[in-house]
Amino acid sequence: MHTATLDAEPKALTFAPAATALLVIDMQRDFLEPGGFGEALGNDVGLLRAAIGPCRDALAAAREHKVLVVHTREGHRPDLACAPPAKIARGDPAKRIGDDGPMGRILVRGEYGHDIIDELAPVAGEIVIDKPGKGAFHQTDLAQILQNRGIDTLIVCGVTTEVCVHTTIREANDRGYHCVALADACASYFPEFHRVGLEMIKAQGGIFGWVSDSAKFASALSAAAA
Ligand code: TIU
Repeated sequence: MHTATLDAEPKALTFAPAATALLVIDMQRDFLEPGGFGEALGNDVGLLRAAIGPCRDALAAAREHKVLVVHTREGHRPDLACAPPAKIARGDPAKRIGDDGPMGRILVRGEYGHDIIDELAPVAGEIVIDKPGKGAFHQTDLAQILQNRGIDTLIVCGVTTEVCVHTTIREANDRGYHCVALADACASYFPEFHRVGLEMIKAQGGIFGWVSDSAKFASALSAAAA
């Protein structure tokens, strides 16, 4: 299996593209556009849009070099049977999970707002994981899919850095994966949480994993293919 070397912190990571997946976390209209879940929680959704271009670049590199692509979406069944009452109860009482909004029912599967933004739409054959929680492993078939594909390294981008990206990386790290966050391809409603969230991942010699960026990921794949 051929390998690539990723310029990353706290140190370079050697990875096999054939054993690697790009996880694009929750790049959904509900988080990135007005009228969805993110805004219902009181956030300025415009802050997340900086991650769109870098996610697109990471996706293009993964597609070109046949790296497995997995998209996730946070959301719930239309009857909300999988939505914990403690989760529904939070946020603006007038705009809760399941309520009607300008993009359809908030954070409900099948609604326009729940789907991935047009710029990053999955292409045929890419895996889409619907998850009820913040972590991509909780109550999903992601672990089985990664095991079946022989994946040992996860390149993670998407939103938000300190919530769904972080929870997923923590879950994956405990399951034995090498995890890399692409700094420019993640974003938060709180710039400080983004910065500190990335610091946490790479502190203590890489306590949860590595931090790199979309350009370094693309050049690692290109250099390995050359
Ligand atoms: N609120 C917030 O920062 N994030 C979420 O609720 N979900 C994800 O991060 N996807």
